[in-house]
Amino acid sequence: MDIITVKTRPFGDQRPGTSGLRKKVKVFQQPNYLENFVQSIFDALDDYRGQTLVLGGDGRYFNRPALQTILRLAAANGVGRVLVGQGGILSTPAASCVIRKYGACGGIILSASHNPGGPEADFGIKFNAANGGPAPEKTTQAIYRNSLEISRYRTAGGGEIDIDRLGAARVGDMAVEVIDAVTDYADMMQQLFDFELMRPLLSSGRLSLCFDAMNAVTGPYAREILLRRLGAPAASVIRDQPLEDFGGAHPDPNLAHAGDLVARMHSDAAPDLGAASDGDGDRNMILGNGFYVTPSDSLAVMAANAQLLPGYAAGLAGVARSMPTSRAVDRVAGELGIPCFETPTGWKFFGNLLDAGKITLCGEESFGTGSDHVREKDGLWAVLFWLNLLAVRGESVAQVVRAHWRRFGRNYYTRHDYEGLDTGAAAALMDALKAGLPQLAGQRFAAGEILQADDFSYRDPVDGSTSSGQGIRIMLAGEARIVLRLSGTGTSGATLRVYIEKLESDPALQGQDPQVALQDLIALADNIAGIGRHTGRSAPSVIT
Ligand code: G16
Repeated sequence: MDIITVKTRPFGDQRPGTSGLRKKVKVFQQPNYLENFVQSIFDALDDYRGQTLVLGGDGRYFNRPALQTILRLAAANGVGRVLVGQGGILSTPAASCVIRKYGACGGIILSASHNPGGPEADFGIKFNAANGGPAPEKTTQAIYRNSLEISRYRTAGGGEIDIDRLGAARVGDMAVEVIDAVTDYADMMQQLFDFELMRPLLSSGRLSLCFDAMNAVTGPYAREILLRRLGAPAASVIRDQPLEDFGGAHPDPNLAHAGDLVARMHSDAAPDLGAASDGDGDRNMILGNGFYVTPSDSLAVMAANAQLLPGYAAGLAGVARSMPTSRAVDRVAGELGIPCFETPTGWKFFGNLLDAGKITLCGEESFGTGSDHVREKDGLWAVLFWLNLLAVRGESVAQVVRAHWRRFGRNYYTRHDYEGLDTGAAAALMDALKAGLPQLAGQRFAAGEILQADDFSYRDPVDGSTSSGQGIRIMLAGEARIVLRLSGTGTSGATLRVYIEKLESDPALQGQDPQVALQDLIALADNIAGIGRHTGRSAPSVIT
């Protein structure tokens, strides 16, 4: 094999964010940019030589050329075998499943998740470790350090691999296997959920569904699982062709970007369950007939009902949520008598807890839920969980959630995003907020008294590592809370996220619009953080 060593220089901006490196496609297209980052990954790993690596992505623009580049670098760096999803496709949860199933030393996933795709939009790359989960912080920090010092990368000569044809190929000494992207994952779903129960209900229309794949990676998975294995009518899956630019749509499953699905779920023709997944298939949004389930509530309902489903019949070891996620699941854990962990934003923080068997379910307000079946959040898994739950309980989504609120209380919840802010202005806002934290406790406002205010720091109970500066928490009386942090996934400017919640235990008061129920807290957040003053914005760009 021809191994070529190419001289290069650091770029200086290759620090992985909340989930890998995300930049505009044009940034990745600069000569050596992708190569530098991939070489920095290999240089950060100890034990990959001769081992198996998994490679795939969400099929977005630049996926295919990037994949060929990575294959050449992998061969030149001594990887033994690469498993590539056919067509370069692997959803993020499917990649996690394949890494674990075939004992790979890790995987490289090409995705910018829910960010738009296309030549003018976003691309991303992340490394997942041998447990199938996002690389822990010590690895991402090592990758970043390497990227700042890199002076050469190794690549191999040779032609392109046909990634559309299943089967074996070689790049020099390295074996390449193009694998079916769907089967391993679909088989796993069939083991976790009661397909025998669901199939007759779905195929007869007694349980109906609309799944929006948002022109992104979950289309082929949804066709195989929902249509072929579960017998749902073809019209149950919409926007099911993965497109390089997601058809110009924004593949983020929320109320703002899945507008057609939301409209359908509020129409006379609404099916029992509406759901959408994102660019790389790890997020989910759950809707009932005329009813939206917040991701935080979805996690809490799942935890309360998990034992009804075959894959979780033995009960839950524990649960975890990211810090900004509402505390609805904490109440369930309290009642079940199981531990509940609060972690920083980022799925990587669940990895140790899952590996150590401390938790079975976990989730985030950012439309992510998952379990110990893989080490990523999992969009279609969540849809199947809900379908299975509806089939067992014979109730509507709204009935299930309202009953949950009556039993545990309702954690009213909303997130306000201010996107595309000037990075300096956003940093100044956060700095001022941090400086004022010591004065906040004890102050009284219309929204209630502030009991505690801090900058969240997490000590991992498994490896003892500490992650500080993870977001501002302002805790108020009445189990109310305001959280502010800057997003770690954007590619232009800064995004301020403001998360607001309040517990309502009185069933008579659980039916309000969250924007109304939380209006005092929303105003207080603006007041304390000076959002308008620092950013010049009078309203958020997105409300979920
Ligand atoms: C990623 C992470 C999630 C995180 C989300 C939002 O999701 O995996 O853990 O909650 O970003 O992060 P931020 O608030 O920093 O933008 P995904 O689906 O984009 O990979």
